[in-house]
Amino acid sequence: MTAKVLDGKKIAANIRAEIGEEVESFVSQTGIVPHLSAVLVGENPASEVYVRNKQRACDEAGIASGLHRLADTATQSELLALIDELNQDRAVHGILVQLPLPEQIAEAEIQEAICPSKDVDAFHPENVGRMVQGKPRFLPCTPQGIQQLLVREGIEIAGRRVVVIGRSDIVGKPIACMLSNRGTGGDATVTLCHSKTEALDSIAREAEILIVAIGQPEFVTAAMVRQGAVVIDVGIHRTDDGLVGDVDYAAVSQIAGAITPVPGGVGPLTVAMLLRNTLRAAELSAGS
Ligand code: L34
Repeated sequence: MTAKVLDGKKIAANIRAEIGEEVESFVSQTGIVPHLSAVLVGENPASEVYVRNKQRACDEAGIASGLHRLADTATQSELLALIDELNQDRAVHGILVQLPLPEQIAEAEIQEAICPSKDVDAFHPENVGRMVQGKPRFLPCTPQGIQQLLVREGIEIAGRRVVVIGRSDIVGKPIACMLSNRGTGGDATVTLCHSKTEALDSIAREAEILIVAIGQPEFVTAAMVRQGAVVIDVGIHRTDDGLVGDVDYAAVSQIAGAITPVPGGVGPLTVAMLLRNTLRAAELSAGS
């Protein structure tokens, strides 16, 4: 059996079209154009691609966007000064500082400096706390994209066995939390695995939904996947053979019931959810 390919690009296009309509009605009701400010530090080639995709998507949805570039030698205080300026700017609704940052920058301090009501990545501790408590202001983009993909594909989440591989603050931890929270898109039984997990293969094989965000090319082999499982591959690596994910796609797609491709899987959904959060930030600032 060959797995169904979960077409993230298509679902993202649908979501973006929906958001475009919502933006149009927001603009006509308030006269306010939602505005995202992206910050790029240095010249990471992957970040360049992702931020370009985000800006293009904003443009198509009627969201204004600005790009602020700092050199890869930028200091902590230079970046903090830029964030302060964007925090003060009433025309800016969303602020996104693309990761990874150069090593001289202390990421956590940057994330805490962004005004929580403009924090469209939902990395600020206040927004993380709200998400954990099940009363989110914004949901982080990649986990929100994964949850939307599952919901829109009609994949049952409630009561099912989910295994997440990878415990990052940007994907693993928040998706584990969101899928185990109460309510729509949640109520799953979630196991969070990581580099210190013992017997990872056998735990992974218990998953009805396996979410992989470990950051190692083709880490998940067919032997780690239960027959018929839904496999969500969050990884994206540039290799000589092109882009590959954290999952050995060729082998695993023979075992899984459904699988996300790389590219065209989770990545486009991450971009779509940023638009959702930026519109939400503009709505919050307009008091609606
Ligand atoms: N602050 N930093 C911040 N927020 C984020 O949400 C991100 N992330 C991750 C990296 N750093 C971040 C992204 O934007 C990953 N990520 C991201 C965004 C877009 C895409 C992939 C990852 C994407 O557009 N992927 C396309 C292919 C792009 C290509 O050709 O490389 C895809 O089809 O997967």
